[in-house]
Amino acid sequence: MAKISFFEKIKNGLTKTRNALTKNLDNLIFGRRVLDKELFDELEELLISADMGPQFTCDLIDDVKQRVSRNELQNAQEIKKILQERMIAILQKMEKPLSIPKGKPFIIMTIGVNGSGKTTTIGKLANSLKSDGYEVMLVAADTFRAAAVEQLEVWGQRVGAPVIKQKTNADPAAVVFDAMAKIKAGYSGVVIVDTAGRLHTSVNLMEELKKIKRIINKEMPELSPEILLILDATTGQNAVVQAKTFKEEIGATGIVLTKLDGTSKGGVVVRIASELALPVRYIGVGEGLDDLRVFDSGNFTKALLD
Ligand SMILES: Nc1nc2c(ncn2[C@@H]2O[C@H](COP(=O)(O)OP(=O)(O)OP(=O)(O)O)[C@@H](O)[C@H]2O)c(=O)[nH]1
Ligand SMILES: [Mg+2]
Repeated sequence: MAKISFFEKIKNGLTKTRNALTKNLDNLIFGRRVLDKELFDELEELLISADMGPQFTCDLIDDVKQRVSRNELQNAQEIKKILQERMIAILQKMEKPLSIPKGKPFIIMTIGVNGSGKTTTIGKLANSLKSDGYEVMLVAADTFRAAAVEQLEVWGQRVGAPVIKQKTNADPAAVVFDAMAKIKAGYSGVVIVDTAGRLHTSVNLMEELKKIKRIINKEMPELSPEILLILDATTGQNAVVQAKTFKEEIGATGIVLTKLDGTSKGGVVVRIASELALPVRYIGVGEGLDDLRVFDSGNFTKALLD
């Protein structure tokens, strides 16, 4: 079977969003001669239902209206080009791939609500880092959910990465402390910390995560850890609310948007980009080992709109 390209993989993953957004947009503008209120209203509904967010939608519609009033817009087809340009402008700002040094320790701590895809993302990320020649160690700091440690161990075995662990219900910060001791003893690979998920409103979860972060900073003050917020794209607008809470409480440094393959609301990336000044490091487009992609604004926009 021919190996599908990087771009095809993203494009396939975004099929649901593309169908909801582009097909409907094409239907909306095809053969349309009058650029009137009805068209603007339908356009607004379409962008909102793809979860692009009110800010992006309003700005875009204002832009279109202004161009119409200045006679700069000849036909409805040009709206697609404007949408594309505005999406790229916003998403480009969020395109800052994670730069991981080789031969030096680097810590990635994942955070996010339960089921957002933290552990799976860790497995995929570890796989991709290993194939890029990095050493990777996983840290089972989700001691809350039964079987969480085993789940991480399965990924560790699949990708060939050791897992630092203690028993279920152990203090997660103590597991992280063990991992920091390995770094102090000379480990120089990428250390990825799996954490527990609960609701973003859980005070216990926030305290637990803060404690883990404190241990990392205290033990390894010279390293700046990547705090990777894992968000489930299928939760659309709710993902934005969660992102804000985690950003304020813990201080995320980057985002992974997972399950883009399972949603017609992939436009939420645009909303997250315009409402949270955080780089989108990776996107998840499936459950397999190979289904994590570095976020690329050009490819993403093309995969959505072409
Ligand atoms: N389709 C799809 N499924 C995904 C993706 N990422 C994760 N999943 C699935 O989402 C479910 C939850 O993923 P986990 O990695 O266990 O999520 P978690 O955040 O670690 O969950 P807790 O440990 O309970 O907090 C699993 O069934 C994964 O296979 C993705 O990009 N696409
Ligand atoms: Mg997990």
